[in-house]
Amino acid sequence: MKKLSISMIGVSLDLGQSRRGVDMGPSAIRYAGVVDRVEAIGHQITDEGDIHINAGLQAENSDSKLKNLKEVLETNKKLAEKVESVLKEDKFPLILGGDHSIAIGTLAGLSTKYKNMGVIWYDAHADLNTDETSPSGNIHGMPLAVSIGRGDERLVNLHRDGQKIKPQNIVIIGARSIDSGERLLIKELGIQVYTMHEIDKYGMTTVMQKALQHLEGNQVDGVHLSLDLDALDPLYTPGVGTPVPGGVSYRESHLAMEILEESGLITSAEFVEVNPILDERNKTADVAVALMGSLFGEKLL
Ligand code: HAR
Ligand code: MN
Ligand code: MN
Ligand code: MN
Repeated sequence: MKKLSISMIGVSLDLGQSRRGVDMGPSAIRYAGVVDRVEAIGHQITDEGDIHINAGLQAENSDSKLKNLKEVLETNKKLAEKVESVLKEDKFPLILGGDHSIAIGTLAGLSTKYKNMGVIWYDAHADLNTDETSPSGNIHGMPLAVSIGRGDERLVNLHRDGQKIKPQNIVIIGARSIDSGERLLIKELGIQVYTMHEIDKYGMTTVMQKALQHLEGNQVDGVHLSLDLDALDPLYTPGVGTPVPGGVSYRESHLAMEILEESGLITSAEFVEVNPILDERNKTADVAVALMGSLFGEKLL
């Protein structure tokens, strides 16, 4: 693999959902040895520290349709700016979450450079809810909808107005918990989704090849990997806020990362939803770092 210059950005936010502790995800991933792991492969990595806002334990004006909107907006604005500046230095952005609402800022920042970007959304969930369809009001269930221009305009117009990615450039992998409003949006827009059914039936190799062929067919100018650790079965990643049984295995996930690495198409990545409070001895952060190893080209021989 070509040697990368990586800028690692932690985002210490847990207000996009209701279980506290995922703001400590970036620390847990650092303690799991991300810097050494990536340097051992031969890449250069700079730790940019964490994006953090002073929210305290209780956020202000929590609205039941969009919980902690103010704090989520503020954090994501800072993140979008940071991602934009990292891209200007020609560095590879690696974002550590934090809850998945941070993808709103990540994608907004990336959209300043990539005008036809592909997104691989590795997740148990589709994250395609809007304030109107969300069963929970948790913004971490909304980032993909927001990024294609659906939902509350304050979120949709973050950093730059309107749509940041095209629905046809999204591929969701590992889904097994999809809400009714999300299902309608997937059908309406023809978003590509490989659920656990397709992974079981065709195997991870075929699924990843089809996903990448689809994006290449759309002539994407970059591919972002957004990896929610709850895509994996809770057996391997228990430290997540919304575990769903019947997930992707540890081996299948490594294989998926290796196929992405071999493709040479990935231009940025984020690893989200690691919650140390819910974890068992930092197991979930360890898995995140191991998967980064494969994504960045670690080889056994
Ligand atoms: N779909 C549900 C909601 O909108 C659950 C969202 C899930 N959580 C995540 N995101 N971890 O992938 O509330
Ligand atoms: Mn805090
Ligand atoms: Mn998610
Ligand atoms: Mn999820």
